[in-house]
Amino acid sequence: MTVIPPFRSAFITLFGRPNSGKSTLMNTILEEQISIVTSLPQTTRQNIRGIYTTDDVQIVFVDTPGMHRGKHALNELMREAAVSAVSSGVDLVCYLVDLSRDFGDEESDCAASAAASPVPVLLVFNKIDLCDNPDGKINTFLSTYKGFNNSPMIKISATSPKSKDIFLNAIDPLILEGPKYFDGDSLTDATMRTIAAEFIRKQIIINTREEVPHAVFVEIETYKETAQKHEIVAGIHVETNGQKAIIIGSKGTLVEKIKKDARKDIENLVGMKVSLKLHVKVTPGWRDDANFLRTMR
Ligand SMILES: Nc1nc2c(ncn2[C@@H]2O[C@H](COP(=O)(O)OP(=O)(O)OP(=O)(O)O)[C@@H](O)[C@H]2O)c(=O)[nH]1
Ligand SMILES: [Mg+2]
Repeated sequence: MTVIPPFRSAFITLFGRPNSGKSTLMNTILEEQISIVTSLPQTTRQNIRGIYTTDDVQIVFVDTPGMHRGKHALNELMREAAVSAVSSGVDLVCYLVDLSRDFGDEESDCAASAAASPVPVLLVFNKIDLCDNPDGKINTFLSTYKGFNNSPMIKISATSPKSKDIFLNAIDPLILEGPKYFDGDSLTDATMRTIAAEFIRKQIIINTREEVPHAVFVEIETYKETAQKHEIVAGIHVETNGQKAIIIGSKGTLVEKIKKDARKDIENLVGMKVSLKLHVKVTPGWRDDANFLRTMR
């Protein structure tokens, strides 16, 4: 008689400083761009779930915003989202530590929250390709931040496809018997509205600099799906007229480029033609406007 092993599943939080590679790692494992990745710290603003399913295991990743000390109400919401995903409702926390940069206040905040987590923590030392002496840096981390003596640890480059197997092998013994929470074909529970807004924001981050990416909020006003194509109208909220002028660009060239590149990303994901309309609106102080943040998120 063959004994079929029970199905196993886990909710796993990806936690760490901005830019430590959380979204990159999730996308590498899912082999799809589910969470947007850019070189700008604070790219991820809300928890995004990515789902990895095989015949006998399902992992639901919770990609969180990087822990940072920004002062706007938006920053507070981002921190709350990240901290809530290490405090409850998950089975394992993967704490990504960026070995390419010096540790500092943000790392101290992350280490304190991770060490206080009621669930096991896997330390994921990332960006080893950018670090001359990863083991030395890891020792510095372990002697600076307490509470991880019993934590398993791995070192990876999340940008490398090899990190997928290293990571999955490390977490395998930590995944216990559990249900298949989501249908095996789903890569995320985020709606296409959310993903489209994120893809548009990604192109704004890539094409602008300094304060502009942080001052942008993308609102999907309409999302219509027909058998032939997806039709999307989005508003890009900024805080000042100057930011609006930057995004529109000379004779509208920049907003056209943002539109073209975002449309391509969305088309690649949905495998269908997409029509995208963008317009830029000035909404002063939206990052501190509790009403705006509540209705938009
Ligand atoms: N060289 C190298 N770059 C990496 C590695 N992992 C991530 N990156 C880069 O680091 C930058 C930030 O990666 P993200 O995945 O967006 O980081 P994040 O932790 O999700 O950042 P936030 O969403 O801002 O909290 C991107 O430019 C990635 O390409 C790595 O292992 N090696
Ligand atoms: Mg991210």
